[in-house]
Amino acid sequence: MLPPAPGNPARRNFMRGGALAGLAGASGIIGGMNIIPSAHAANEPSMPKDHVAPGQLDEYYGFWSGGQSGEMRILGMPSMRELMRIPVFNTDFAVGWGITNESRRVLGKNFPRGGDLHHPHMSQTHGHYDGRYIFVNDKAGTRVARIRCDVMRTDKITPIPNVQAIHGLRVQREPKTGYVFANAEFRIPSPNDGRDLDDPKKYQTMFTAVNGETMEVAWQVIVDGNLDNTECDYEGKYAVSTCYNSEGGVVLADMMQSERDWVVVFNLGRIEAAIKAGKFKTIGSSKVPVVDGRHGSELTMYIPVPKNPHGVNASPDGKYFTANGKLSPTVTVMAWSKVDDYFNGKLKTPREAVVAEPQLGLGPLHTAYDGRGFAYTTLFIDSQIAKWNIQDAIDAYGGKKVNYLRQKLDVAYQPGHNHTSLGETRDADGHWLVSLNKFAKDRFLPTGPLHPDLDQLIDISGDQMVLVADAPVYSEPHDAIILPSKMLINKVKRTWSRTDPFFAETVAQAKKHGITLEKDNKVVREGNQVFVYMTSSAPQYGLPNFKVKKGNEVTVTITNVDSIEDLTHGFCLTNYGINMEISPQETSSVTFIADKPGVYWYYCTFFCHALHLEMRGRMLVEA
Ligand code: RUQ
Ligand code: CUA
Ligand code: CA
Repeated sequence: MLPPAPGNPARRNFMRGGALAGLAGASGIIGGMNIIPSAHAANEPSMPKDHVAPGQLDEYYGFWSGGQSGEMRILGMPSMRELMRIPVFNTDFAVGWGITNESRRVLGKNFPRGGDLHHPHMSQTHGHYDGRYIFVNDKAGTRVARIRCDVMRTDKITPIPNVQAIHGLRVQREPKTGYVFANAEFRIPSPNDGRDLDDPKKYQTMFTAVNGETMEVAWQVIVDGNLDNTECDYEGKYAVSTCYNSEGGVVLADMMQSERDWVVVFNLGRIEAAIKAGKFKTIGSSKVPVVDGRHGSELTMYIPVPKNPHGVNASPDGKYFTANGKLSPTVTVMAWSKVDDYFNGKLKTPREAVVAEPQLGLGPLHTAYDGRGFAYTTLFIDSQIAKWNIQDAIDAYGGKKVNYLRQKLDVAYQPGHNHTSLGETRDADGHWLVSLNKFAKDRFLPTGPLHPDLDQLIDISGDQMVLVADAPVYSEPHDAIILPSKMLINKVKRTWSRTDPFFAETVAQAKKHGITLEKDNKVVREGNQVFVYMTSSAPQYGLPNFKVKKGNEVTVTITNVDSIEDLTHGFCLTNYGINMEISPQETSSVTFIADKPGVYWYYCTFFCHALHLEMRGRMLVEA
């Protein structure tokens, strides 16, 4: 053993483990983990609140949408360091997403070239994050995807039929997820097969429920107007969506005509009962049951709210939900109990569900909560966050003379979403707020005409919001979720399991060829098809070369038999546009046509060893 040295012991153990593994192939020592409560660490009083010392781990995980990059990102908080990118709807050459057979099975046939991912939400059980999955939307490709939290890998992508542009997405909280709810924003003809092309009166959209376990589409509800953002209650009874286009307009001016649009509440029990009773139709070739939830339906409730509302956010006490007015300076607060009353026939009009309508400032888009009775609303036009008290707003609406507004904090600039730590669960801890600002303007060194976005970290643990840090981000996070790392850290795997379903199909195929992936290095030929099986172990591939004929369909399957944490290999085939990651104990495969004769070197793309550059071999393609 090496003598003890100064510095961080965890880091040193890790280095030693990796180095030994790399050079001698020994099984390594895994470094310990240090999480120091960083923001208010008593031992570092002079440090800024976002300071996380080198080698220390962040106290919170942040899961960030990647917008039009099509990916999801993992951040550490409060440092706001980007830890990892998870490809979802995009292709990613670093890990081979969209290139490997395993990822293409998830992406499906003829997958679109990218996506627009806005809303990451973790599965919940009884209103608490449960660390199983994160669900995300794709507005560009009308899809919903699921990311496994144990390996942080996308494992299912479901195209949503009959609709266009999935925007708002939320998960059922009770008893658990359950349903994943998805809003289709744009109205289209039904079916959208060339009929009613320029007859917008016949356009419609639908609310979709996806089964979070099977990722199959469970049912859809036709609505009036359009659908923007969505949210659920804390009892598993309702979902609710904002509509900014009650007018059914197809140009901007039309969509802004009415002083009020609405939120539409979906009664899940009644929808399920209607489907059970066979009161549904199907559209075109889709088998998904579709029910009618337009005005007059028993399945829905339309609550008028001003004007072109955007975000809809449920308070963590389970009592209220708010619609953010966007073109109105107000946020409309509604009570779930009044929704019960409405469906039980006790309200005269849906508008009676409104319990407050505080006036906050210009361009309210989203509201977050701290679990102590306060709400934080982004004001896009004012470039501010307004902190207000929910009960005071309710009292003011009832006629009392109270000031519900507590503080307005300038942010830079034009905030869209904001999010509090655990703020969309029963566990809202009132520690951190992040403002996801759409414009950075002058806050950073110039980066050309395209500027980064700016996510600002705000401490909300005291009476007043305090801006702590600026974090530039690549295009374009819309939304984020924040949870203490201790809720997840032990659920995240450090290496793959050989029985992981992500590559099970590849393992099964190898078995048919009589191959044991962990030890066999073999080429199997079946007519025009060539199957190349090899292992990788630092710093060598199991096969120094393999031979194919021009025109062969070649499948290269590589199993990383290294089991040391972080000892990832890559496989890049030069001039063939192929690269893939093979992490410890993972099997990755890729299929391509060997259409160019000659010698093509394959090489390892993850720096795995002192002899990493020598980790390569040749594909010999006969003319
Ligand atoms: S939206 S900026 Cu795509 Cu969530 Cu509100
Ligand atoms: Cu294996 Cu670099
Ligand atoms: Ca409108």
